[in-house]
Amino acid sequence: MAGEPQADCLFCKIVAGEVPATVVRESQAITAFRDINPQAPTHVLVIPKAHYPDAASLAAAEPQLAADVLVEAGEVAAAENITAGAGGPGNGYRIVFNTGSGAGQTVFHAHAHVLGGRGFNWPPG
Ligand code: IU
Repeated sequence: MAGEPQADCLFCKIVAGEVPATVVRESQAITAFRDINPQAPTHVLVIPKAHYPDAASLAAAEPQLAADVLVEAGEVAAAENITAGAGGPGNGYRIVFNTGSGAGQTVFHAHAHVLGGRGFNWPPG
């Protein structure tokens, strides 16, 4: 059923406490933890606890939860002092939803990357 935990999903295992992660924020429906292979001084993943394979399927099935993930991403950025005007080295941050393997998605449980603490280029690699 949509949203149900998947036995072979790494992030479902993190939600269940079966795989360790450094959790920075947690609510009833969402958890945020540090990426194990950080690509910036701040690199936090914000995920719905419910399993959806990517951001688009999450938004289609549970638009309020998708919005809550975005709100949480902003709160992570504020807590990490990476927002524009916070005075940090990056002067802003990036929220990324890799969607599909060609776009770099490797874990098929919806997640927002919150990246900051340095400058970023455009277009992305
Ligand atoms: P992607 O957008 O699906 O590529 O992002 C998956 C991320 O999950 C990636 O940045 C990994 O470093 C990260 N990750 C993690 O934080 N903990 C883990 O145990 C594993 C992957 I495996």
